Amino acid sequence: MISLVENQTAQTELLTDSAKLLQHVEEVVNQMPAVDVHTHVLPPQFQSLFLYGIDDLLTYHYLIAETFRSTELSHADFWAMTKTERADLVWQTLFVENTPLSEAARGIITILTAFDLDPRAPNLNEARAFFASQDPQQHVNRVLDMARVSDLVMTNDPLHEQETNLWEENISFDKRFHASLRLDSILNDWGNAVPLLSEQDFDVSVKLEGQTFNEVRRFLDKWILKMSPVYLAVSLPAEFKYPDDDVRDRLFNEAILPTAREHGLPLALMIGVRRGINPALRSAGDGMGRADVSTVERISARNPDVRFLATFLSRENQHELCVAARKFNNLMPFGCWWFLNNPSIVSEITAERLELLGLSFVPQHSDARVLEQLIYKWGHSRKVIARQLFEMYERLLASGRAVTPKEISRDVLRLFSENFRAWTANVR
Ligand code: RAT
Ligand code: ZN
Repeated sequence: MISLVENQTAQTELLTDSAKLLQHVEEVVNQMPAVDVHTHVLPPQFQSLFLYGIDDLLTYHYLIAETFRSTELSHADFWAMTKTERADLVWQTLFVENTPLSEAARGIITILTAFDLDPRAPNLNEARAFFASQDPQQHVNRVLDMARVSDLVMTNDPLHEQETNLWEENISFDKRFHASLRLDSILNDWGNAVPLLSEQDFDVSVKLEGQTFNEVRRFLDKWILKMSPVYLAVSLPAEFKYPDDDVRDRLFNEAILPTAREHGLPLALMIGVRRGINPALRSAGDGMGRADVSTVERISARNPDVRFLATFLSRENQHELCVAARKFNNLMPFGCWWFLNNPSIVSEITAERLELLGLSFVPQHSDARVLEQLIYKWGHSRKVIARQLFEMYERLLASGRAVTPKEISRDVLRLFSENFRAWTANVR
């Protein structure tokens, strides 16, 4: 009883000493369970779509792109290799012949170290043996524990044949994995989406004639029922405009937004990607561009009854997104996406969000594709977020208001899970 009372006193003690404040913020940020609001990780029940282990880690598209900066090998020769051979090449090039300084390369080192594997190993024998010996479900539990991820959101494509076959079998899987319904093919590649929708028996036309909009809505209803997604999502090019006079705009207005509204589902907009700027790199060949943030202002203004999650890929758009979110409380900035997920940029973005939005944003998502990436992506981000939060509290202290441990826990809880849970009623 005494320790409980002491503990409660400690929780409301004013932290007026900087060193103690820093230590406390770091501890809370490190320990707080996070909801990872956007990943591409799938659970073991998704069979070969469940990516884990050293070969998947090293053949991550971020590392493939980096390998080509330091090898003479042609793209064609690389793609002719097996996954094992590609992983060996990436290891040799980026980790043996070079010092793995880039964020994606250092991430591998963080993972190997976390599992007590040799980060200077001359080859991958030890790492391969280790990952091959893991029981998949226990390994998932262990990794989520290590990353302190309580829940994660997958990316689920209702036009991906292998994935839809599994959903059609009503597979059951880990409740910590939540679906998000991805709309990229429909909204960015309608011409190719049409035959795929037809194969699923939806009567749609390239020219949007006849029952097309009703049929797209029926398709979305079907997959919402099957997947119970926590939001609908789409990645969009830098040139995305709303409103516009193209097919995408009509699909947005006549199928996607009404569906979001009717099901009470948020719509995640991920803006600024330029797909395939170097096709020879395949999935590693995407680039980025600066987008027009006034587009999300207009979409938020015209659809006040829909909640939007938004992330931009260009560093230059980040400040504008903060200002847009100040004006529209149905707009939630989230994460430091893809090329922004580097400590220097996460630092800067987190600081400007805290300064402009207080605690009303989702600071990070991992975008992990391979299970163990959760360990480094969350580990590295937590360090940077803790530092930024500490600096804000320290400034507040200098202005005359100290914070208590209880307030710090409340704030970090809000950033790491409550803001997202409030947005997506389905994540409990
Ligand atoms: O960040 C990434 O890994 C990219 O390849 C994309 O998946 C991007 O995050 C997306 O969701 O389109
Ligand atoms: Zn992604």
